[in-house]
Amino acid sequence: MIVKNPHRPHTDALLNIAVVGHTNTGKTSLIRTMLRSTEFGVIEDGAGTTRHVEQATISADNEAILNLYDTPGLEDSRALSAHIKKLAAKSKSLPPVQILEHFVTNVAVNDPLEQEAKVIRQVLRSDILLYIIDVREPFLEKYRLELDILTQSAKPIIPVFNFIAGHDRELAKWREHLAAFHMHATLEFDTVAFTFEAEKRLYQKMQTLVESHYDRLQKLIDYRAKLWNQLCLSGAKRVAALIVNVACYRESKSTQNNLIAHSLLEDRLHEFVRKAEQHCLHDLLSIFNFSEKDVAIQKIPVSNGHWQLDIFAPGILKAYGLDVGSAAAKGAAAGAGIDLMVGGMSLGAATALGAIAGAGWSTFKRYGDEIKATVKGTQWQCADETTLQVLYLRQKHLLNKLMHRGHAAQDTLHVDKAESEKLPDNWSKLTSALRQNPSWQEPSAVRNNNPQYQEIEAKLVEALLDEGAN
Ligand SMILES: Nc1nc2c(ncn2[C@@H]2O[C@H](COP(=O)(O)OP(=O)(O)OP(=O)(O)O)[C@@H](O)[C@H]2O)c(=O)[nH]1
Ligand SMILES: [Mg+2]
Repeated sequence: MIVKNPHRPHTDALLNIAVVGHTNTGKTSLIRTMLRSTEFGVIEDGAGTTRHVEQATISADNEAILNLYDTPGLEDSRALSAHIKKLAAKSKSLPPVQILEHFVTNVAVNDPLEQEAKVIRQVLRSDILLYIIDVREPFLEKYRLELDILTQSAKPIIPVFNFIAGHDRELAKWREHLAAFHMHATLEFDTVAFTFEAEKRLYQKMQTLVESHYDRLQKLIDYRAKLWNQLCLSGAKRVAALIVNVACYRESKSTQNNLIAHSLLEDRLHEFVRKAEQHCLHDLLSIFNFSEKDVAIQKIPVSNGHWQLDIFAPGILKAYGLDVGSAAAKGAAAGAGIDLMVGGMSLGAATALGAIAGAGWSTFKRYGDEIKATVKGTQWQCADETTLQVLYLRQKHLLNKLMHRGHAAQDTLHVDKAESEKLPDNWSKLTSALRQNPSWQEPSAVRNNNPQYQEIEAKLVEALLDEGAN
């Protein structure tokens, strides 16, 4: 049974937060990013996109925590301000909030200020206002008037600076102007280049403003942090699975020097790698809640849900800062005849039967297929070192982008230039261990419980999540 605390009546009602600001400043975008959903509202580069107040609820573990209200942009703050001043002059005895109340209750349908009235009505019903600012704009008269009207509501205001990337000087100017309104606790929140830290600070600011909702907001912060870590971990695990899947893959190849057979084999290997990478891309997008539709609309990394640059395209190695040598000219990588180790000796050398005969039963059990294949004149073909490197670097870069991409982003995500991404320490050791264990290609209980496999997976995941390495 839930016992209600008689001293804290407010905690039963949800915290209501109005997202307000001039038109086209990114109000709907901010809400999408906070909801991690591209489904909410309509975003457009143009004034007057949102026409009505729209509500969304943010929950933690199925417990509703707060309501967000998207509002239409304030368009004509000059007319609004003049109208409110007129009302104030008429009823001098009324406190400023009541003048706003008077305005919203008396505004006529189809009044030119009807849109503004919708915003002010929601402002008066809310506990906190998030005032979204496009810092690229100079602090014009219309913004000063807007702020005058909003402060008249006597609600706590958190100014949120949007479009901050590359606009430090403008940001500093805005800070100065807001200080004149006694607003010091501002927040930088680029809805497109999202960071979880910025979001956390937003909730922490709310905590300081409405003490009665402190615990609930803390629950939300903790819940969001847990989800965020899980999300990043799932993404990294998915990429590690791709690397394992491709590194362990092999095709048997006849040693007869048949050029047609060889090129077919190469095609098959290419196709396998492309499909595996594509599958991973699809999974990553859905892990981070970017749908295939968003890929089309937002032109995320790829066109039509495919990577723009084929993994085997010429030039890709350079894009990833790899030491390419002659491989660059003919395009990345492909299959390589693998040089398997048998009892510490490369299989090539070990075809000297003495070495194989000298190997014990346990070695034979593990490497039996390779040994038999060698004796029968069959070789294995698998994805070569460079392919694996590009594959890893490209996914690491994509993962990084997805971890920092707000759900408001509409531009193209370029992920084919990533010279700064680094391979993990001991990379060749990791991949060569994977190559030697083809049975790890697909998940199985035996594989997942194998300590050597677990160690490799953990190292890959750790390196993928290490942003300091960029
Ligand atoms: N580069 C960049 N673009 C942004 C950012 N936030 C929003 N946008 C873009 O700005 C435009 C307007 O965004 P909206 O979210 O529709 O703005 P709004 O304030 O809801 O607009 P109205 O509903 O018309 O008042 C869209 O093209 C967004 O993609 C940002 O932080 N950075
Ligand atoms: Mg909008």
